[in-house]
Amino acid sequence: AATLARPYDESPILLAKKNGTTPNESTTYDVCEDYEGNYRFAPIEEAQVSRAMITRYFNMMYERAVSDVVIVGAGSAGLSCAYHLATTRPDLKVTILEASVAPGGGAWLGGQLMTPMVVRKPADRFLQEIGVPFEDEGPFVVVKHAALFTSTILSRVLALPNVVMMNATAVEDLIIRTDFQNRQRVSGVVTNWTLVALNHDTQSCMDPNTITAPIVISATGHDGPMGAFSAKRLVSAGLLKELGNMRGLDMNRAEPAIVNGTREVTPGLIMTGMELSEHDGSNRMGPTFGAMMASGIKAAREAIKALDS
Ligand code: AHZ
Repeated sequence: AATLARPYDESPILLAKKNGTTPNESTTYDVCEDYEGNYRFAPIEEAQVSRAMITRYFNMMYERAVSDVVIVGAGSAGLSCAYHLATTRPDLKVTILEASVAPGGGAWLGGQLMTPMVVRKPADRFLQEIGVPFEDEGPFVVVKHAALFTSTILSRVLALPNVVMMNATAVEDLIIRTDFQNRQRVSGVVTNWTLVALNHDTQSCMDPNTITAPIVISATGHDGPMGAFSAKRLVSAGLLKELGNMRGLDMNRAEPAIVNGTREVTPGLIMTGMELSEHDGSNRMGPTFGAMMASGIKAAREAIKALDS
């Protein structure tokens, strides 16, 4: 039997869910999966679609206004970090903020416009853990398309119940408080829709929002329009004397330097991925991605240590 669409919060399924009862009206809709010209959808009102998104999104923002860990940037380092952190500690509320509409950072391609992704051993273990196939070339492995890694890690991360991601949302400042020992401590982030953050010079002030968290993990990549965000802010806030500035490409020096240098660079702020090369002045590694995965894992471990201390 056809059921007329009704206001979203009066739908029999939602009302029954809310009251803990079984829907007493028929919840079978007059649908038809006929691709020869008679395909019919269940009925809907536009407001149902809006409310389905609004209630979930704004409830999520409400709940995550206080998070356990905020990860800034969903490139290969930020996503690897999120996966390790959220699977190791399912009790933690892990909130990822990504300035772009499309998460993934530079990891949709291998190098230049080429699609294969090179990962040096032993970081291939992470690919095995998340289920990304590769070809073994001895000291390194090759994933046939970088997007296979990025789409897999994204789907793994987003399926975790303790992870949320807000994309098209930029971190435009850090919350920096003075603790009881008179030390400056990063205690959260200041956020805005990216389109607003990019247009502050053309609009009158549109104030931001905040998310507080005892640990912020910055994974915003090397310098660019938004990259190296926290490293640069630490300098202007007087918490870092000057940027180290990323040095020239040297794969053999760069990858271990990034992984082993991943740490809490200032109280409350852990830095991972290529942003660290700007903070520390370490080398660029170019199109080899193992260090991003291993640095993300190290950042997650550092976060757990800091939260447990
Ligand atoms: O959109 C950015 C990207 O997805 C996001 N981001 C930057 N600033 C942000 C902000 N708020 C929210 N203020 C922000 N999000 O951070 C992500 C960074 O991803 P990435 O791929 O640029 O960095 P990564 O460190 O994860 O990976 C680097 C990969 C590179 S670059 C490189 C080289 O140039 O030599 N080699 C490798 C392996």
